[in-house]
This record gives sequence, structure tokens and C-alpha cells, in this order.
Amino acid sequence: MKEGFLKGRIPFALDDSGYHRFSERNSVFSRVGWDESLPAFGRRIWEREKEMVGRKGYSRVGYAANAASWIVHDHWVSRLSHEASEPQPEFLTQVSSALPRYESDDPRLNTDRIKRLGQVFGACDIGVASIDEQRRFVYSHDRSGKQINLPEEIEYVIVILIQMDYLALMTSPRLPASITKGNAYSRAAFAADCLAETISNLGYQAIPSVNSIGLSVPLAVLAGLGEFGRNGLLIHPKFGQSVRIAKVFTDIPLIPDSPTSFGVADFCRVCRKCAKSCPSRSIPDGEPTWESPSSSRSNNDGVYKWYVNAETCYEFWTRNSTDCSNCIRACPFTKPPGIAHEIVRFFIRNFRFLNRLWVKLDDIMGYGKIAEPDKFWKSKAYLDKKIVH
Ligand code: B12
Ligand code: SF4
Ligand code: SF4
Repeated sequence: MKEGFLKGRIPFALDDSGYHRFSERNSVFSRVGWDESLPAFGRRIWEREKEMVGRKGYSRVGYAANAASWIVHDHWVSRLSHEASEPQPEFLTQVSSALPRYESDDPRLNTDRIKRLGQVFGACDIGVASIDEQRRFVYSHDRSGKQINLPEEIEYVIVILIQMDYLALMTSPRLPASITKGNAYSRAAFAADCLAETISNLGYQAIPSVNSIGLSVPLAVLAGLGEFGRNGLLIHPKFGQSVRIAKVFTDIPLIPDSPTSFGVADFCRVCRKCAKSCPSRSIPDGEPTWESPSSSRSNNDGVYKWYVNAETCYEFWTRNSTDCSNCIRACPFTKPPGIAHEIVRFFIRNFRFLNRLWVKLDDIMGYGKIAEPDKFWKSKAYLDKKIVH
């Protein structure tokens, strides 16, 4: 057993002999189409839409906007990107510029420019990680079962974060939370594609990806964008969990960022708010483990972490007729920026013995509770009429 594989401050432990690259074919979203042993086999997320429409938080307008929010992402996936499950990516990029290849021996300059462009294309934060030779966090196979072999020259992944709307998330598991999620997927596809196209126009390889090709959470942790939480998600030091992740795999020379630590692992040990707020009890409330307690093929063993039960989580989505973000809503790190929150984060980082107090205060202040949908719908001044749910 080995404590991680990177030198320096490692925010996780990885068992080198027990860890294997994960096949995307085993993720719940793929299994629902082929694995009859999955309790939710063949069940679609939106199958109860007709039953649910009209209930509080499940308005007709909400369903329309939720479907619309994905449109750029879905169009991109099905027509423009390699993310279409078939055909499998060729990993070839076109150099659309007539100019000669851009030659730069200054990886620092490349990194700074790419990060600045990433912001312009919509990222709220952006980081770079090295891809190790074993390609540990790259999927072994795609959803259709085809092997993934990144070109040897690909050395880096640029990890892009897209912010979601705080008020919308607070209504989870109701539709406004799903709308900001879908919208962030569309913006993630846009940002990743623009950045990849820029790099490709410079004459380098660049493979844009939102969910495909690799595991976004560990790659974001390696890119210094945050820490890993009990609920299996990335926690950013400023935006908490209200971020979606996209990636660009590339060979342009870059300077990788270092993983960061700001007290999340210790805080999660005493907090458990996500586990309590999970309607399907999919989040463990004990200590991290090396293997998934549910022995599900949808978890990837060999990392000392909290394993979320993906099967029961997805099953709840089918009952809810949309997805769920309760575990993001409940997390004390999911807060809008503010001086008081910054002070608490300073204490979480430096004085860990106070963590229980912060969790209690978070509860007392009512943070993380489900918000009325009206709070979202009426939050803009231009809406002066009552919205009927
Ligand atoms: C499939 C999937 C799901 C499925 C099934 C997951 C599964 N195990 O099959 C289900 C339905 C459960 C799901 C639910 C949600 N998901 Co999801 N999901 C994914 C997806 C597409 C693939 C992940 C995967 O392959 N998991 C399979 C194995 C590896 O799972 P696992 O062993 O349990 O590992 C998980 C974590 O422990 C972590 N992880 C894996 N290996 C390692 C290694 C190290 C060292 C560390 C630190 C962490 C880590 O990543 C995995 C995330 O599922 C990713 C995008 C991506 N490519 O990563 C988004 C993703 C992880 N999901 C995301 C989100 C936000 C959610 C939801 C909140 C729904 C929502 N409203 O968006 C819930 C939260 C559920 C939860 N608490 O985990 C975000 C996370 C953003 C963030 N801030 O971290 C991602 C990155 C999508 C995105 N574009 O941003 N998801
Ligand atoms: S998305 Fe909802 S059901 Fe799934 S783990 Fe998070 S809280 Fe539980
Ligand atoms: S809700 Fe609490 S336990 Fe869960 S991820 Fe956030 S800080 Fe960690």
C-alpha cells in the first residue's frame, strides 16, 4: 500500500496494487442501458414527469427550462464532439489556422494565457494537472466498451470549473436546481470546446471533454482546484460545491498546479450534513474506506475515500423525475462569497478543533435547508408578477 503517488502535500491516499482504471461502461448512466442486474435498469430519469408536473417546485415552466438548459451541451455531445458514444474518438484534432504552428518555450506564459482565456470562455476557476504515465484517472473504456488510449504526447489536463446558481441549488431536489445544473453543462461544453479549439489552432493536440474520457473529481483535485468531500464531490475553496467540471487533455507545454488543502477532510469527519440530507441514504456517515461498502461495480475501489452508492442515488432521480443536488445544497462550503464565510473558512483551515461548532452554527442559521421555489423564481427584480407553481 502506498500513500498516494505524488510527492508533496497529497490530499488523498491511493492503493497502488488495488487501484485499476475505471471503465465508463460501469457507471450508472451506462449500466442503466445494459445491466439487467441494476435495480434501476431501463428506467429513465424523467419517467414520472406527467405525475409530478404541477406539484410545488415541479412546474410546467420548470420542466420546459430544465430540458432547454441542456441544449448546447447535448447538441455538442451528439453532433460536434467525440463525446458521442459512437463513433469512438479518433483523438485527432484539426488545425484550422493557416498560420504555422505556434512555438513557445515558455510554459508559464502558455499556462497564464490559457487560464485567462478559460475565464473569458466562462470558467470561474481553472487549473492544470499532469497526467501520469499510467493514466490512472483516465477511463480504461468508454461507454460503448471501446478502449481509451490517449495519445502518448498528452501530458496535461486543463480542468475548468463552471459556477452554478446558488439560489437555484438551494431548491434541490426541485426543478430550479436541475435548471442551473443543465445550464452549467451547456456552458462547460462551450468553455472546454473554445479552449481546445484555441490550442488546436496553435498546432497542438487538445481533446475537450465534459464527462467523458476521465474522472473529473480526482483530476480537479490534482489541478489544485479543491478538496474531495464526503459526498464524493470536489469542494472549491471559494465556490464550495456549486461548480461543474470540464476538461481539456493536451500536449501544449504547461505548468501544472499543486493540490491544495484547506481542512475539508477533517471537517467532513464531523459534519455529515450531506449524508443526513440525502433522500436515498446513498452517502456514508462513517469513516472513509478503501472499498465501496455496497460492492457496486459503479464504484472504483482502491482509494481511501467515502464511497457514494450510485445505484440508489440514480434510483431516487427516477422517482424525483429529475436529478438531485441535495448533497450540494446541504454542504456548509456551498455558500455565496461573504466576509463572515471567509472568516469561518479561515478557522476551518487553521483551527480544526472548532469544526463541530461551525456545523452547529450552520444548522442554527438554517443553512442547507430546502428553499421555497419562489425564492428562486422571484429573486430577480424584473419578475414582478407572482409565479404559479
Ligand atoms: C456517473 C456520474 C454520476 C452517477 C453515478 C456515479 C457512479 N459511481 O456511477 C450518479 C447518478 C450517482 C451521479 C450523481 C451526482 N453527480 Co455525478 N457524475 C458522474 C460522472 C459522469 C462519472 C463519474 C464516474 O465515472 N464514477 C464512477 C466511479 C469512479 O465512482 P466512485 O468510485 O464512486 O468515485 C466517485 C468519487 O469518489 C470520485 N473519485 C473517483 N476516483 C477518485 C479518486 C480520488 C483520488 C478522489 C479524491 C476521488 C475520486 O469521483 C467519482 C464521482 O462519481 C462524473 C463526471 C466524471 N467524468 O467524473 C459526474 C460528476 C462527478 N457528478 C457531479 C455531480 C455534481 C453530481 C450530483 C450532485 C448531481 C448533480 N446535481 O449534478 C450527484 C451527486 C452524487 C454524489 N454524492 O456522488 C459532478 C461533480 C462536480 C463536483 N463539484 O465535484 C461531476 C464531475 C459532473 C460534472 N460535469 O461536473 N453522478
Ligand atoms: S444527488 Fe441526491 S440522492 Fe444522490 S447522493 Fe446526492 S443527495 Fe443523495
Ligand atoms: S456536507 Fe459536510 S460532510 Fe458533506 S461534503 Fe460538505 S462538509 Fe463534507
